[in-house]
Amino acid sequence: MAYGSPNTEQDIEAYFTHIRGGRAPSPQALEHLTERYRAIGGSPLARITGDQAKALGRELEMPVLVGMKHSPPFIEDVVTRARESGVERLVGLPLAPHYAEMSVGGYLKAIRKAWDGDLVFIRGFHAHPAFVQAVCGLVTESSRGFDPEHVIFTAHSLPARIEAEGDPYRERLLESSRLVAEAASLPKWEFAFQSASDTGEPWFGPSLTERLAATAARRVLVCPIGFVADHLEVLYDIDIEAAALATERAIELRRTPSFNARPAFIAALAAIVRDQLSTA
Ligand code: FEC
Repeated sequence: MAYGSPNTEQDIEAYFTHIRGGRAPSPQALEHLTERYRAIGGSPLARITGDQAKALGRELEMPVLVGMKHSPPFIEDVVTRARESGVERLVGLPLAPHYAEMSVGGYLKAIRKAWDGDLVFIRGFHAHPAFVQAVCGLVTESSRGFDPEHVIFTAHSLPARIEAEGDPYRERLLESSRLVAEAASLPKWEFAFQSASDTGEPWFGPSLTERLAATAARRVLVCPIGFVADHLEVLYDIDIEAAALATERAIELRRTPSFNARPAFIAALAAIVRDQLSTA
């Protein structure tokens, strides 16, 4: 399961309305979002999630279906079709490494709307050794010939009130960043949030742009550890928005490549699923 993305420009309004829980966005907000999608030439997320699913199916020798949280094929519909075709046991795998009730919890809720059968649900995999090793591989690969003075791990921000509500999302992010930093023997690293929405309440910070504005380093590697594919939040928020700020500040900015369907990541996902099945 992945977040979902609009397939065409005409789909953006319905997609945005779904993300906002059924409330239509203002024309200005819609225009702003449409411009961001235009700037990246449309989101590749649906295609990449399909590639990840095919590769994982081959690795696990098991049928793998794709369901999206905010765009067709919706998780509820895919699960309904699976049930109708006689599937008796499901593994739910959100392609989001760090559990938060607001993100990974939402995938579980979507499944539960259409499925009351046997379910093995993967509540994140941020500290799984196979995931940590795979991220370490990306950091090592991107550091070659670049020698960053500083690595900044990033993930999607969320409203800060979730911490007071007892959701240790931030701790999970810091834990997986620390595990990767240790595995890659990084001398200096930081964590930053990205992609906060303007919802009228405080979101987690500091943001990536705040971190970049404050750093004295001239060579910075950004590792979006909270994401596993190329999409708007990576291709726009890092590659366009943060990159523009870095250029302004004379910082050389590099980003670790997204996993997409890279074999090391697919092998890690397969290990995560097998481990979960062996204890279920
Ligand atoms: O490429 C694509 O088309 C998909 C890009 C995309 C990903 C993504 C991942 C996450 N989001 C998470 C939380 C929130 C919360 C709100 C929110 C709003 C948006 C908007 C767009 C959008 N998100 Fe997203 N998110 C992506 C895209 N997200 C577009 C609406 C415009 C904007 O605010 O920029 C606020 C909802 C509200 O207004 O009520 C909260 C989280 C993730 C990563 C984990 C996951 O998969 O759930 C958390 C990719």
